[in-house]
Parts: sequence; structure tokens; C-alpha cells
Amino acid sequence: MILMDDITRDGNPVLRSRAKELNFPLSTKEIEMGHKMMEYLEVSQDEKLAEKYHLRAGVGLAAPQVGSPTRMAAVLVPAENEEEPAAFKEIIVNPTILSESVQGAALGTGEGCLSVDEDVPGYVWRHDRIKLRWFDLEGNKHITRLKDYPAIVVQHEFDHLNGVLFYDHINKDKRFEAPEGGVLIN
Ligand code: NB4
Ligand code: NI
Repeated sequence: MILMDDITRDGNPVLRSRAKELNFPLSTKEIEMGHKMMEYLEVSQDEKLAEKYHLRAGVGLAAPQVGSPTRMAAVLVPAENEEEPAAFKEIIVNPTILSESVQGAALGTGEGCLSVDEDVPGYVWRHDRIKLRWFDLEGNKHITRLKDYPAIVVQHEFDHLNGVLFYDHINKDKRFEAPEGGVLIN
């Protein structure tokens, strides 16, 4: 099981490098890593288990955050209503953003990152809607349109694959300034 000590922290060069595309078929190790990353998200979202294992809650986790310089991420965005299935729950490999809305969006509370121990306040402006191509662990290709919260999470993970951290996007002079037409999510 992935624990907080297994998560790479800001300052580790793996978080600032461009992760490598994966080749299919994936190795057993690569498939296991994907499943373990998703397991982390599931356990971290269970209040009791998160406390037991001292995990910070997460809705996404990218391979460089577990020390692997590869283009894979797990995303688990829960539904707004608990009874319903997750809004987006996938292990994505070699993702490409095919198109993005001009409309910007940011989480009203700002962002945090499991690899960044400090809180960095400020809006992180992203695209409100994206069209994403990605591959599952079996190598099947998918094209998915995402908006709002799931789109923001995927863009945060996509950034990790390119060595970008959320605070890179924060306007350090005006941390909570909204661009024209930008919408706040939450
Ligand atoms: C990734 C997110 C940061 C902003 C928004 C949010 C949490 C992360 C980082 C966009 C993507 C992890 C990956 C949360 C969280 C809401 C849903 C369900 C029940 C608690 C959970 C809390 F934990 N970010 N943490 N940060 N990262 N929402 N939620 N809740 O997930 O660094 O690269 O369990
Ligand atoms: Ni992160």
C-alpha cells in the first residue's frame, strides 16, 4: 500500500521533469502501480482508514508522485451525492488534452498537492472544459469530455506529467484575482 512516506515531495527532480510515455502492453509492475495509485485514493477518501494510515486525502495521484517518471495517473472524483457512482474514476495512461475551453475555472478554495507540504494560497486558473484522450491499463483508447471539478483534477495530474506544480500558476501579486469570465467551482 502507498503511504505518505512513499510520495515524492517538492524538491525531488522527478516532479520537475517530463514523464515518459508508456508502451503497451504495460508490464505487470506498471499495471500494479496503477492499481496501487487508485487504492491510495480510495483509502485516503475513507475518513477512518485515512486516519489509521495517516494519509492526506486525494482525488488524484500521478506516477511521478510515487517516484515513477511515467505518464500515468489515477483520478477518483467522488459524486456530489454519495449514493451515486464516482463522477470520474479512471487510471489514465499517456493522456493528451485534445482541446480546451477558452472559459477558465478555478477551485474556490485553491489547490493543494500531496507533494507540497505547505499550503499555497491563490486561485489556480485552468480550463473549465477539456477533451481528453487517454489509454486504460489494457491499452484501450478513450476520448472523454470533462468539465468543472473533474476537468480541474485531470489538469492538475496532467501538469505533474510535465513537471508543473499547481503553485506555478498562482499570480503571486494578486493571489485571488479572477480573469474576465473565469468561474469558481465549489
Ligand atoms: C489533487 C487535486 C488538487 C486540486 C480538490 C480536492 C484534495 C488532491 C491533489 C485539484 C486536484 C492530489 C495529485 C482533496 C479533496 C474532496 C473530496 C472526498 C472524501 C476527502 C476528499 C477531499 F482531498 N483536493 N486533495 N488534494 N495531488 N478535494 N477532497 N473528498 O487530491 O497532489 O497530484 O474524502
Ligand atoms: Ni499534485
